[in-house]
Amino acid sequence: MTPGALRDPFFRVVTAAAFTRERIADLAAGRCVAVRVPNFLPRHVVEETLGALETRAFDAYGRKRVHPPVMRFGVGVSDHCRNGRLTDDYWTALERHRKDWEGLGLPFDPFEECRTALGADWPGGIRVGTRGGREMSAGVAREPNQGFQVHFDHALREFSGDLLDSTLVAQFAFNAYLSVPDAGGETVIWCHLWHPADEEFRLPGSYGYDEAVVGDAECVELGPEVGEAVLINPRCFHAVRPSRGARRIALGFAVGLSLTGELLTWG
Ligand SMILES: O=C(O)CCC(=O)C(=O)O
Ligand SMILES: [Fe+2]
Repeated sequence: MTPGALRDPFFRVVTAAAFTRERIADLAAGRCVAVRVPNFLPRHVVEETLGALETRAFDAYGRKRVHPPVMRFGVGVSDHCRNGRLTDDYWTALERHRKDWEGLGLPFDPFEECRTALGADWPGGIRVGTRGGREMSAGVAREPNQGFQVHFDHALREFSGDLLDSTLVAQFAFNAYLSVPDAGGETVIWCHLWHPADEEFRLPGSYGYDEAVVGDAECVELGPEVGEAVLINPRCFHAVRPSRGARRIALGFAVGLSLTGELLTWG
């Protein structure tokens, strides 16, 4: 087959003025693979959050698992998962994370700004998910200047049992861009869901896969824009291309659609 000769009409990116219930439902149902909302974040939120983050040192994700390194400000589950279980050190790291974010001295909570705008039209509302009654991380500022390897995100496969106190019926990944590079840094999504045979392409010890895993599957490429937010189906293999110039910094969190129709977020 010639690559790109046959296209899936539902493997498409939708650009919208807001995350309406129809667009979120399209993503959950598989009628699109990504929803982009330009100018999602007010300019002052971008500028003040970025200004504050620029004064702080970022940590790296676990360097054995995440290579090339990705920098982060805040805590996410991926550094605290062993044998399909969330380890207790997630909760201790989360206390530090909360102090660090509060220490930025922002007059608003950037993740709450994101949640409020993302969930504004969603009938079931939006909140940070809980596990064992404890609130999860609201999200992470991520800086993948050298890119993310080809990977997928799916709590069902990464964790045994329910990660949150609620059963999820769909999962999305949310990113709002605070700073974008001068060149590169595109998010690429392939029309390919994980299959056990894909494990032969797994990079040893890594979260990522050799790009050959996606073969000639069709793909879409999204060049991030400052202030834009993107919600994707992270079960499709995706990657971030290496970039040059300015830092590529996004506010990111996972979003689950619960059985009771709520949007539940976690980092
Ligand atoms: O930064 C991005 O555009 C996507 C990062 C990613 O892999 C994710 O949000 O799951
Ligand atoms: Fe991802």
